[in-house]
Amino acid sequence: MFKKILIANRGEIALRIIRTAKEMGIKTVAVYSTADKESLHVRFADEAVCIGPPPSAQSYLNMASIIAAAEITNSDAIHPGYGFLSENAKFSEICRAHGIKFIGASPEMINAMGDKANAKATMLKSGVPVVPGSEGLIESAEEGIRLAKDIGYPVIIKATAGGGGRGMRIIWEDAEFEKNWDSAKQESKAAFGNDGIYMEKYVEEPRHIEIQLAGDQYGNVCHLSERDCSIQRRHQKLLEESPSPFITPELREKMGAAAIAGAKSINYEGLGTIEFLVDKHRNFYFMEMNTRIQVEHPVTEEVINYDLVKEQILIAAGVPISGKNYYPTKHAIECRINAEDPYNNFRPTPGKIEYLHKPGGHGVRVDTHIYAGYTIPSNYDSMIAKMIVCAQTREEAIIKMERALGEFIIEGPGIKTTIPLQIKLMQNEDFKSGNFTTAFMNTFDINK
Ligand code: MV4
Repeated sequence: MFKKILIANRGEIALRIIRTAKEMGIKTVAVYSTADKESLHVRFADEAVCIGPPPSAQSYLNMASIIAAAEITNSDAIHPGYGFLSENAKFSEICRAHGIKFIGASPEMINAMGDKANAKATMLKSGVPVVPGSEGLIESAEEGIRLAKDIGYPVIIKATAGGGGRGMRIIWEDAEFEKNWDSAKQESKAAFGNDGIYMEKYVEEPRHIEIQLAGDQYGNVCHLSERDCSIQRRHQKLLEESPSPFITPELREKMGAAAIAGAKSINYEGLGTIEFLVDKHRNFYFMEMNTRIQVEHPVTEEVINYDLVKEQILIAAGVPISGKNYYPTKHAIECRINAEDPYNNFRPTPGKIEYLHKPGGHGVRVDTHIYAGYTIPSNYDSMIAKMIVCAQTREEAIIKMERALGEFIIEGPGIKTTIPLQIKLMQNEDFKSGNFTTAFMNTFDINK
């Protein structure tokens, strides 16, 4: 087993990893930017190394500083968390070259899934359903228009280097093709340095349901059931839950088996997630694979009663997984709490927290790095907490979440949070009935 792990991240996920490492008897090393000097991950790790100034590019994305920190502390592994370097093939490669175990995907896996057109082709070959569309990249607007005749409008064009919505355009007719093609190409080039574009039939008002997977180096792959992530705004998830209110046991079996087949075909090792679009007829289609631990992993942890960070560390250390699938025995919901004003276009509200009360009670979990006196820096993502509730049924979980949100008090000059929005969501009849798609937040009005 590893003796010492360096955590190349900040915030709640850095704390989350430190907690499990401690329970496993593994020493921890925090890295931090000067903006995070007073952070809890710095305080709770066994050692801490400053890796640079506040901008991520000079600290949490600074590979040379992080590797140097790992070497001077004699760390034998690096856990990248989510975001930052977690899906950076070059960093995974550099860790390997330095004899440091990267607790995440190999460079080969990251590259195979990072190019979306290529990932889609790989999944198609292993029998995973994919949305009808171009075979690989399309070279011109003319080729796209020709193909759209076969597929039928609406179509969606996507950046092969993309994900999370950037470089994506929905097209409804021939006349709109050319201008969308040009702007998608430009946006992709600017955002990813890669302007490869592919095309798909546009699935209208889908649900976003993802399957959590675990694979080991002996070829075992199992699924840990699904999370429903349809409640999102501008590709930022607000709430996730498991089980999905839309899924049936039969659909879970089919999606789980497809996800396992896809992961096995690439000898996937570690934790990973396959995201699916699910249409109103319960047809499901491969969208992307994430080769990291995700923000919403606690939802799965609560319903299957297993520590996924521990699972990741064990797999990285070469311990075989059980090989059996895990099914939800309860219902869990996670609300993301962001330091943003939901009444003012989700404008970020950094600043000093002067008063804090965290909710509690049976089935309530709060994963956060904030404390009274903590200053939320303006340099990073505005998520400051995740609250996860777990109950026997979805109805009870919603009641519990509304109750717990009402107890969550975060106050300081200028600070606003998404808590009022989350409370309104818990009271919304369509949310309560489970009748929602990825389009839900387009029409949700916090003032109603
Ligand atoms: C789609 C789609 C409909 N049809 N592809 C959004 C992010 C990127 N990962 C892929 N996305 C979508 N791809 C086809 N063929 C609709 C979306 C989409 C979406 C997907 C999941 C969650 C929220 C979404 C919001 C808008 C669009």
